[in-house]
Amino acid sequence: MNALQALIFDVDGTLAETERDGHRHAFNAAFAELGLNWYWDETRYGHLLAITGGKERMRHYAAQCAPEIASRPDIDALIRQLHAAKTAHYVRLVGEGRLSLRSGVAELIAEARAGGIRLAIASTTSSENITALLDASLAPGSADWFEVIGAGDVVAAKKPASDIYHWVLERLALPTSACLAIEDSENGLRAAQGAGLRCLVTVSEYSREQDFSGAAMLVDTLAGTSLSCLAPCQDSKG
Ligand code: XBP
Ligand code: MG
Repeated sequence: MNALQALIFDVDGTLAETERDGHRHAFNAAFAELGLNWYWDETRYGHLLAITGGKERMRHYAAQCAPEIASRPDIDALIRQLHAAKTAHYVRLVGEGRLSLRSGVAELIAEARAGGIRLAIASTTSSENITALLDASLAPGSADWFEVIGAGDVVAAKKPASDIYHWVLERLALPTSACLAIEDSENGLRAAQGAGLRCLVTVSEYSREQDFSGAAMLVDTLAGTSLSCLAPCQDSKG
């Protein structure tokens, strides 16, 4: 079995708990900015996270809860406008330093870099959001530490589809057996599994009740997780 050569990180919920106190606030700020009386509280947002992708999530919400908006002829333009506003709010909020990395993340990334393990990202969010988060919470310019960043709309089908992981693997030019995906959600785990990848799940605030069957490892946080316990032959339930 190949030795570990690359870690492929998910972002939201994995690198940082960005959903409840980051993306959710940005969505609500965008709704207010564009004059919609929508408000996603913590519970509703948790349910809406079943739909990955901010644009897809808003379109789903409109169809379910605001059919008068969903049926507008300019709905596509409105979703794009809402998402652009939301992203601007999210980047601003992240830039204010309100989100920090989850425990163990910076240490694992540092150990991988010191050990010559290649780094990549496979995320449903946008590259703009990823760069903002890494600049503010890891180090300025640290997006450059990740050889491949697969983000958002570079693929048509979002997680749990495996497209984003195939996109990243193609650019890493590595066999799946040499890589490990690190995820926080069932959607993310299924996306990684569908691409034939082993996946470590670090459970997040919103994913506690989800089904992680088939995960190579299951941990509450990455604190204390070192490269030595991520080697292919040491699959275990954490
Ligand atoms: C999580 C997502 C994203 C974010 C919102 O991505 O599903 O859609 O919730 O970000 P991942 P956008 O866990 O794969 O990092 O509004 O930019 O989609
Ligand atoms: Mg995630």
